Amino acid sequence: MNESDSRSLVEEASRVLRENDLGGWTKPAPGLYPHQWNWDSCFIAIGLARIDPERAATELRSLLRGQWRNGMVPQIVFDPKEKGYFPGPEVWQCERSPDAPTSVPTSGITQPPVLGTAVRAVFDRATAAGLRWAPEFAEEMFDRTLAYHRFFYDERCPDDDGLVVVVHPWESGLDNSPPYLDAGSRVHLAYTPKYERLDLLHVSAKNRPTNKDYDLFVYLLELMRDDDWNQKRYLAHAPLQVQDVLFNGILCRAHRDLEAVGAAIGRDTRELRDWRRQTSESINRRLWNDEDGTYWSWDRVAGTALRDDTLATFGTLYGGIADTPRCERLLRRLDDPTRFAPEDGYPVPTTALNSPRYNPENYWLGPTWIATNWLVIQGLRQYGQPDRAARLLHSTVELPKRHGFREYFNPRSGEGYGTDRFSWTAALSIDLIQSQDEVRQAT
Ligand code: 2M8
Repeated sequence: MNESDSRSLVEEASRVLRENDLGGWTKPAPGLYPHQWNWDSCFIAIGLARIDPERAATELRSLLRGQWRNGMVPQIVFDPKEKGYFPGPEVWQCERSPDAPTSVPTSGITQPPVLGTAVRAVFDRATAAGLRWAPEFAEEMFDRTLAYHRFFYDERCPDDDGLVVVVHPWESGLDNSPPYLDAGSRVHLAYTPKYERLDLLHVSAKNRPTNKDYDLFVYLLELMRDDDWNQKRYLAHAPLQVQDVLFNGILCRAHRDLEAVGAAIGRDTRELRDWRRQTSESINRRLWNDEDGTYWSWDRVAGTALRDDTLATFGTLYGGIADTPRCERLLRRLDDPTRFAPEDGYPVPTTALNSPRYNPENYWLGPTWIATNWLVIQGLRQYGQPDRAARLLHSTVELPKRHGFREYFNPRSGEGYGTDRFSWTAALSIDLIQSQDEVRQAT
């Protein structure tokens, strides 16, 4: 992409973010997603940090309006005026928990913890720009984010080994990804929940989860709600518990980024380092399969590996978890045209091309997403693979350039699906383009 293409893509991406800006926070997209989502806002802040650090800081502060007393940062912070999304606050009923905030309605689960990484991005950009508020922002965010990380170790490590469990497919962020369909297929639904989907008013059913998937999503929500969102009580019988390699990898990376922020403001970061080591060690010990040459998430209820080939394994590059021999095996997988490298296409498909569940048009069953590519690109850079990272970056930003700021894309043709004017596609395109300029200037 030449300089003028890059410039116009950044301009158009900035326009998307302005359109979805609701004052202090950004909705993921018009129509389909009218509230504030956790990891969306983190990715949005990472992009905004490049063009408007002050607004990026506001994005994270507004997300933390929803933080629970037990430290959890929820998946959704609702806009009480907005009625067009299912399930809304009246379904979650989080007021049942004494830990839920009273000033704003939220959902009762969390999402992949990108927050620590977003805090670092905003702090670093604000510092580089000489903005006076940077240390104050870091002080405030350090404590809140540390409390979020502590939530995982206090409430979500049932084996006490640093492996965090995800209890709802929506928490994983990759809602209908094959490991969740597999683990979900073993959940016995004692009844069929009654509800009305609203997502299909905006997006064709062939691009979205099935009604059966939604039955599981809503059933699990109601089951956890019956325990008044009490984590310990629910975990004692939760029928879906996944020790997810991507989620845990993201947490390790966030620990490291928060350690860097803490160190810059003279805070004690030993606890973060210990968590990071423990989680990373457990991922290597429990989730690596040497025969298959990959990491698999673990179904803690069934006591079995979830051997569905998805991009989740590359979370160990992003999280700095794999050692050199394992990294090499993962790179072979990434380069394999039968798995993650579609010929003349747009890697990285979220589900491997040769998986029996692969579907290039459906949500997390195959399409390429900008956010997951962003994670892989960071991982490649970290593991000394600048050329691979640059190639992937190039094909990634071609997607919005050719097909618009769509939610996800066909890994072979590039066709866009889901909603349009999708905020994280815009925000991370900005980050990718500008980061490549930095790499170029440095060499
Ligand atoms: C998608 O998930 C929401 C539920 O959280 C939905 O389908 O209604 C996922 O892609 C998730 O990762 C994302 O955060 C959210 C908003 O963009 O949409």
